[in-house]
Amino acid sequence: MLGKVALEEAFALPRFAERTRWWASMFAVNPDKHAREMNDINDIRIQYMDKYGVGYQILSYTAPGVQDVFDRKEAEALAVEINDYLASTIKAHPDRFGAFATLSMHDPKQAADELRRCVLQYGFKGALVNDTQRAGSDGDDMIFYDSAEWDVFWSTVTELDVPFYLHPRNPTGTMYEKLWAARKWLVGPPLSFAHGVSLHLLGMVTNGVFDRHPRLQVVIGHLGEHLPFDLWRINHWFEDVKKPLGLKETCKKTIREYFAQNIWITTSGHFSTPTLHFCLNEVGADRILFSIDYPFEKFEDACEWYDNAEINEVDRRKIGKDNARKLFKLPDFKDCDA
Ligand code: GRE
Repeated sequence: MLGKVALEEAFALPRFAERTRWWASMFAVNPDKHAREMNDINDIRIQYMDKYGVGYQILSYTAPGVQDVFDRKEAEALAVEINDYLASTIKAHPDRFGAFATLSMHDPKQAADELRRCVLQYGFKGALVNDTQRAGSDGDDMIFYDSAEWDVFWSTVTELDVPFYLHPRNPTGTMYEKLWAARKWLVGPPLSFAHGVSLHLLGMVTNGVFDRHPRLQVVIGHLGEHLPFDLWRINHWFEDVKKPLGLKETCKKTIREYFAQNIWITTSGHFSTPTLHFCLNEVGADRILFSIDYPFEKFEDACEWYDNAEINEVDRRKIGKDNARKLFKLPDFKDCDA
C-alpha cells in the first residue's frame, strides 16, 4: 500500500551520540546502524519511506528523552532545543514529515505553553511524551499526568485540538531496583513498557481526566500496550465492583466508551495479524493507526507485514492512512490519495 502514515518514529539529537549508543546497547543488536538511523532525518529515512510505501511520518524524540531529565530547567531547555531542531530539519519536506512536540513534564503550565508554541509557531501535530517525568533531587520521583493539577495542560491540548501520544520509557530509581533489576531482560518491549503506559493511561481513565476533558485524544502504541486483551476483565471489575465501591465518583463512562471516544492504538512494533484481528474486534478499525517504531523496528518488517496482512481493503486504508490523515489534519503528502 502506497502513502502509508507512520506515527511512532524516533530521532535523536546528534550531540547525544553517547546516550543514543547507551540506549542502543540495551535495545539494538547493531548499535552502529541504530545510531546512524536515529541521527538521520532527511536521508536514510526517506529512502526507506520511498522503498516501503510510507508517504508521511510524524517524528518524535526518542525515549526516554526529556522524561529522563530530572532537573526542571535543564528539561525545559532541552525540549525547546529539540523542538527548534526538528522544526528546522523537517522544513525541507513538509509533504513527508510532521512533528510531535517534545515536552518537559515538570510543570503543567510550562508544558502547555511549549506545546502551544510548537503547534502555533511550527505547525506540530501534537505531543509525544515518554510516560512519567523523572523528578526530585535524585531523579527518583515520578510525575504522572492524571491528577487535577494537570487539567491546565489537558485543557490546552484539547483547545489546540491535537492528539497526545503516551509513549513508554524505562523504569528507573527505586522502582527499577525493586521490580526490574533482578529481571532485567523484561525491561522494554517484553513487559515493562506496556506495564508503565497501561498504568498511566488507566490512571487517567479512573482519575477522571477524560470526563473532565471529553474531547481529549490519546494515542498509545504497540497495539494498545496489552489493554485490548484485558478490556472485558477491566470492564467487568470497573462496572461490577470498583464503581459500586466508589470509582463512579471520578469515572463516569465505561472503559469501552473511553476506548471508543478518547483512545487510539497503533501497530508500532507489533506486527502480528492474529493480534490485529483481535484488536479489530475489540477496538475497531476506526481507532487503529499504522506505525512502525523505527529505528527500533525495521520498515521492512512493518510494511511487508501490513501490506500483506489478511484484512479487508477498507480497513487497510483506514488504518494505513485515512484515520491518521483525519486525526492529525495532515496536509497532502506523497501518495496520500493513491
Ligand atoms: C521505543 O519505541 O522507544 C523503543 C525503545 C526501546 C526498544 C523498543 C522500542 O526505546 O520500541
